[in-house]
Amino acid sequence: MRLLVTGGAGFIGSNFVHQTVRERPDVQIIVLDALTYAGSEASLAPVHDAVDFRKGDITDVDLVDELVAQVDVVVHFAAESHNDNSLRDPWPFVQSNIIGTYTLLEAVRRHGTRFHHISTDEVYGDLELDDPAKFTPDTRYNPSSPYSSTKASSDLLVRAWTRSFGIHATISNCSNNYGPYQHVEKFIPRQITNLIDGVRPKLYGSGQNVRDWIHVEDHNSAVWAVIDRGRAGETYLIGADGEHTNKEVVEAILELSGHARDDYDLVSDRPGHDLRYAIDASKLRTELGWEPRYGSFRDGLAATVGWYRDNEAWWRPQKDETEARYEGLGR
Ligand code: NAD
Ligand code: TDX
Repeated sequence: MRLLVTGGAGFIGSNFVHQTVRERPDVQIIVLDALTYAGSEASLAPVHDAVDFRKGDITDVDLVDELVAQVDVVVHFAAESHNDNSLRDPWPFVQSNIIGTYTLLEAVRRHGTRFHHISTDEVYGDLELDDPAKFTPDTRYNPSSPYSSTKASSDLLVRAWTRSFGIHATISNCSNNYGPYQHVEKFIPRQITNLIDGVRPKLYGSGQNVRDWIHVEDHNSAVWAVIDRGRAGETYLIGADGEHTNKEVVEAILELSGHARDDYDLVSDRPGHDLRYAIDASKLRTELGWEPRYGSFRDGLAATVGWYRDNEAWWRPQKDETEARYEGLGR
């Protein structure tokens, strides 16, 4: 199988490439990545010789056409991915997430190429903290932020191209990922690296917001289940029953880092901050027979804390600029 992985130098995409090289030596991989502030070739260093890396933008019609023509399957991870950035400047989100996805869809339409679109549970908006409900593939789209609205737009483009043009596409909407190679702007790596730098973790608002955590390796094994066995035109929700309040996550990171559990600061809240996400992944489990490999969030978190301690050379170049951005936001 020949695979085009967009966004393969980012967090989830690079982990997907590592996992694929390790577990599927028969797959040939081209990575297309623009190396924005969020992408790093260093994330692909361990698999450098096994991958054809192409620096370029998914909005570049000619380049996208040339690469799509060479593969059997496109797995589309590339996106602007951080909510806080989308509140400061939504334009790159419109460009990469909407126009970029459109550009890829037109290329797969021309070449008859199988397309898997990576999306987020945030397209469904949020749930009340005390609501027992979870998101299902039938939940109404109701995105809150510029980021999630551009991801929702891209999902709708994929659905329309499937119905109107008959492209062979699938979509997966996943909950919050954690693990190695995640940019230090995101919640978990920000707090781990703050503690390494002697800075107290920062919780937005009351810290009561809930996220449904899944290890990045589990997300990617589910993506492979969809590529292998997913039905064309279907949407699969990916999650591993990992609901925790942000306060619980910070307390666990503090403990794993040898600090008192209350050694954190509450800072100003994110505007429009979604309260709670929760995924019902029963379609993925029953129809595709997928199961997560990481049983315990606590063990996965401990491994992630260890990874950031051992890989300071990877994250250090991002840290000052990221914290300067947060300082501008007062968070
Ligand atoms: P990331 O920000 O770490 O990586 C994104 C990658 O895409 C970077 O390497 C960047 O250089 C590249 N990119 C951005 N714009 C591009 C463009 N115009 N052309 C080419 N490359 C471009 O993001 P991530 O956390 O790895 O997320 C990957 C995908 O998974 C996104 O589509 C995101 O919406 C989705 N997702 C993320 C999570 C999560 O918890 N991080 C959860 C569910 C879904
Ligand atoms: O310093 C912080 N303190 C804090 O309390 C940061 C950076 C975040 N938070 C809170 C905000 C959220 O409730 O932690 C939670 C997680 O924040 P993020 O890591 O920014 O993730 P989130 O906004 O939930 O979105 C993530 O999951 C869905 C990814 O960034 C998206 O790409 C994905 O689609």
